[in-house]
Amino acid sequence: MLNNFFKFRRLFIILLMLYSHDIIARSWRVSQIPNGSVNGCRTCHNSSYRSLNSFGLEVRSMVGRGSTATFWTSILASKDSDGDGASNGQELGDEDGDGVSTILRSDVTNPGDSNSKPKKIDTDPPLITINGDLELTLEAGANYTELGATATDNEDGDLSDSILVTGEVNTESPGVYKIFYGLKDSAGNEAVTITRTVFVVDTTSPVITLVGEAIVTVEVGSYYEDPGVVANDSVDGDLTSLIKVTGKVDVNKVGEYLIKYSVVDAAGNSSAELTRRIIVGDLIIDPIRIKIYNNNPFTFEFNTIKEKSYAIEFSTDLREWKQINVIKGTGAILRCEDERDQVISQIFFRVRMID
Ligand SMILES: [Ca+2]
Ligand SMILES: [Ca+2]
Ligand SMILES: [Ca+2]
Ligand SMILES: [Ca+2]
Repeated sequence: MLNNFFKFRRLFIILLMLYSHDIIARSWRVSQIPNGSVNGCRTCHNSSYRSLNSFGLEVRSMVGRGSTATFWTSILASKDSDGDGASNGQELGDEDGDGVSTILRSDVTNPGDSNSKPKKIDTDPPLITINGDLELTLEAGANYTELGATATDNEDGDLSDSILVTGEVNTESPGVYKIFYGLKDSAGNEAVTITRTVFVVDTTSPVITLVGEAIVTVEVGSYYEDPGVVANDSVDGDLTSLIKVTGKVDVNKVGEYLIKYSVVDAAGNSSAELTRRIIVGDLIIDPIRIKIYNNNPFTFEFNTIKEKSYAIEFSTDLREWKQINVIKGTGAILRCEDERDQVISQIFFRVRMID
């Protein structure tokens, strides 16, 4: 009986020694692993602690069960035991396997658990691609349509909706405008800012309009005041005060005078040149009053001097006279015909010599 007791005691002591040896070996292994205390036994064991995980198996294949031999080297550090794409060294914060951790404990992951892996460090900025042209030219007053841009990121994917668009275009005012497109990814990497340049230009010429008639007849020796013109530009607005006027009228000398008007807008666009003819002449026949009751052309005759010019004019009120045409004298009686197709109850005609 006593013999049996001693046998069991010896066996118990042997088992205890083996167990203690295992515990010592395990704690040595954990302490050898950089940041081993973060995951503790789970560094090598599955959650049940009965079986080894892929990293634990790797360690056992190198040093055998219960060994206290050194196993944490650059060789084990460079392996990816759990196949999650991160090396054991990266997971434990000692990429080169020299036993010195280079990361925070909070960033340590489990080298034997493929579901535990380092967050990928994203250092790549997103890429912005502009829609439409980088430079465009718009006529002042036209609409500017913002076409936007698209953006993609290696980690965040499509970030088009997060693009920050700044700057504005005032299409009413010629100038150079810039629109900026900027963006950061979730890791804070800033994309290269893209700039769109919009040139708003005025290439539209101002328009000038005569006030009064384009052909004016003036009695020699009387007074003439030009009624002028008005000028307008799509961008600059009223340019009447800037109109350039050339030519003058000598009311004391029979003849035909031209007054020319033009204007240039702020962008340097010239208007078309407008001309008014002022005919200073001698009345050679007094106004003749005619009654017209139908469309039949009316004719009258007058004596002419060779090479002289005669303006034929009409009026319905004896105040405003309008020129029908100018004819050259022949030295003989000329017949004049009014072929205008209209019915007026009464009309006055007159002829003046204009040079
Ligand atoms: Ca791994
Ligand atoms: Ca892992
Ligand atoms: Ca990125
Ligand atoms: Ca203009």
